[in-house]
This record gives sequence, C-alpha cells and structure tokens, in this order.
Amino acid sequence: MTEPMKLFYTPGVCSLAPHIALREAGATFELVRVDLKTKKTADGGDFARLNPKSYVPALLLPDGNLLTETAVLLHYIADTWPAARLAPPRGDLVRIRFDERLQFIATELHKGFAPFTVMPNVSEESRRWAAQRLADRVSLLAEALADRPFFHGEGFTVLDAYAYFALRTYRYLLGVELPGALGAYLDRLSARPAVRAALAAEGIQ
Ligand SMILES: N[C@@H](CCC(=O)N[C@@H](CS)C(=O)NCC(=O)O)C(=O)O
Repeated sequence: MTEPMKLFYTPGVCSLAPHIALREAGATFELVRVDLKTKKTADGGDFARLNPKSYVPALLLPDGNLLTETAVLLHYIADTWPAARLAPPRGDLVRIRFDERLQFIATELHKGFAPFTVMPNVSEESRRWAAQRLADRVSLLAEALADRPFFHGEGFTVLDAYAYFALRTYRYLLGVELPGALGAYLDRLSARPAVRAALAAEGIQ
C-alpha cells in the first residue's frame, strides 16, 4: 500500500490554507507538525534536511516529490481533485484572473505580515507604513468580495482557503476590524466543517 501524502504544518500559520483545501477536497493525507524554531518534526525528524527552505507548508507526495509555496500547493490541490471545484478550469482568462488574486494574497498580504511577525526592531514609522499598505490591500479584497458569498462567486475555492488564513492573521496581528463584508465572510468560513476540522486538528480556535 502506498503511503498517503504528508502535509508539513505549524499550527495557525500559512499551512492552514492547504490544510483546509485538502479537507475540502476530501483528500487522504497525514499531518506532520513542524517546530519552526528547531526545524524538527514532532517525531524528531530533520525538517530542514527534507525541505532546505525550512519553512511550511510543504506537501510530500507518495512518489517522494516535495511541493512547497502555499499558492502552488493550492493550485496542486485544486487541479488534483477537480470534482471538488476548488478552482475554475485552466485554459481561459477566468483562471488567470483567479490565479492573479491568489498571487495577490501571497505577495501583497501574506508576505506583507513580516514587519509584524519575523522582523525584529522595526521602527514605528515602518510599521505604520506597512500597516497602511496592508489596510489598502485588505480594502481591495473587501471591494472584490462585495456581497458575494465567496471570492470566486457562489462556491468555496482555494482562494477562500488562502483568504481565510490571510484575513484571520491580519485581524489578529494588527488588532483591527475587517472592513465591509469581510468580517461576516470570515465567520461564515469558520463555520464550514472542513475549516472547523482543520482548526481542531491544529489545536487552535
Ligand atoms: N513563500 C512561502 C513562505 C512560507 C512562509 O512564510 N512560511 C512561514 C509560516 S507562514 C514559515 O514557515 N516561517 C518560518 C521561517 O521562515 O523560518 C509560501 O508562500 O509558502
């Protein structure tokens, strides 16, 4: 019997997005917890050796391929389980627009958190600048969501899995309310069985 794929994760960080997506897809997978300080897995394995980038998420496929980068994992999950409809089909501008927004979350939000997480000694001025930049980007997301239930129309997609991590983290790190319909959107996502199961499995609220 082949081994199931393994998702290397740390509770509450960006690996939550592919974790939710795998559950929404109905995939069979194992979770392997990583301590980002020691770069060791819960069973004492050497994560840095397996993944020289030393960050989560990483998805180890049964054939030994290791995938990294949150957006890439999300594309992989959506394309591997098409019946779950976690992304529009490839081949036209609809998918390109979808990918554009996924990339926006990756580079403009996710990576924009650094001054509030991993960067020590950031000046107050830089922090204010970074906070304003994030707020501008979150406002764009609020406009894009408007009164739709999900970012890509009527159904949940991997875009929502990434937005869930990013908006939740933004609200926590900056201690602010989300603009427009984003607060209610986050609450709705929190009630989804796959999201609840992912949070419970990671031991977070
Ligand atoms: N470019 C990567 C960045 C992933 C990332 O920043 N992971 C964080 C958690 S959200 C991490 O593991 N940080 C630990 C480190 O960089 O040492 C991606 O998009 O997946």
